[in-house]
Amino acid sequence: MSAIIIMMYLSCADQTLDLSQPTIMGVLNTTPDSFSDGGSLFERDRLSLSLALQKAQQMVLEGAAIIDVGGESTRPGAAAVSQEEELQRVVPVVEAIRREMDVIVSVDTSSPAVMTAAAAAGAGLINDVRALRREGALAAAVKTGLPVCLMHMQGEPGSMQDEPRYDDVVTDVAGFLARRLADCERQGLPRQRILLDPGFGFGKTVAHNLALLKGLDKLAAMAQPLLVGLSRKSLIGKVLGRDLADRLPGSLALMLMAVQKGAHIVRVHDVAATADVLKLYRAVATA
Ligand code: 9MG
Repeated sequence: MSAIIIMMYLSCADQTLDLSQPTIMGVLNTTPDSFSDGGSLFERDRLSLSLALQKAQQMVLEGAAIIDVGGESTRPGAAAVSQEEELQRVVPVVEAIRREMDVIVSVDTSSPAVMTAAAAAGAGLINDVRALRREGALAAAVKTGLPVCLMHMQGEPGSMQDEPRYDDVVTDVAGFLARRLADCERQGLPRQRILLDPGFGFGKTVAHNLALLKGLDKLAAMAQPLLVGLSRKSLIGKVLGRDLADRLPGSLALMLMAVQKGAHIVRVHDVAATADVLKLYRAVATA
């Protein structure tokens, strides 16, 4: 675990997130087309609230402290989603999870209206892959009073994998996150409410992703809570030659390396297996 933990506790509206131990964020996609589990919560072409609740409950029982609810697929080539559609997918799910279980709900969105509505429905964290760069997003996030995860992405989801380029991926990503951190702070989002994420797979080649993971300790040294998502990503498929269904060992290996280099929150699809690995990690760390 990182030696540079500044905030052991993160205030998430009426809940508190303990960051003194590596923490699991479970993925709950309410989309029909996300890259690994799109459509799994749909019945007869409609999003099923009861399937969403069952999946959230299962992840909480397995050890997730945060459930990340998303209504927009950001995989390359995914169809754009209207604000209305995103609101309809996300808000009832956030509300129902908060009503039924004791867990922090994060909302995976770049839309100011979705941030506002999800916060009103009980979300405790905003996860924005566009780092609040959409018009009105920063102002909306500030108003919610919630913490925000700012993620690095080069380009936009539709074209980000076309030809990503960096001088030095670790320095460039760290520079982007430092500038975003300063801009957001200047515009009213306190540093104590900001988490950072290098955005594995978002506008990065395999070589970029591997170099970024190798240099992740440099991002941990920025002394903000660090969130990473490596679960099932195509980098694993490309290095190991594995289809989506066979990426669990690779996901666990990369997740553990990220934690050893200072990640505080891991965003994962396979919560039970991740929890087992982290339990062993803690057992060794405290031996
Ligand atoms: C929504 N989403 C998909 N991948 C992600 C990642 O790596 N980090 C964050 N914060 N969100 C992600």
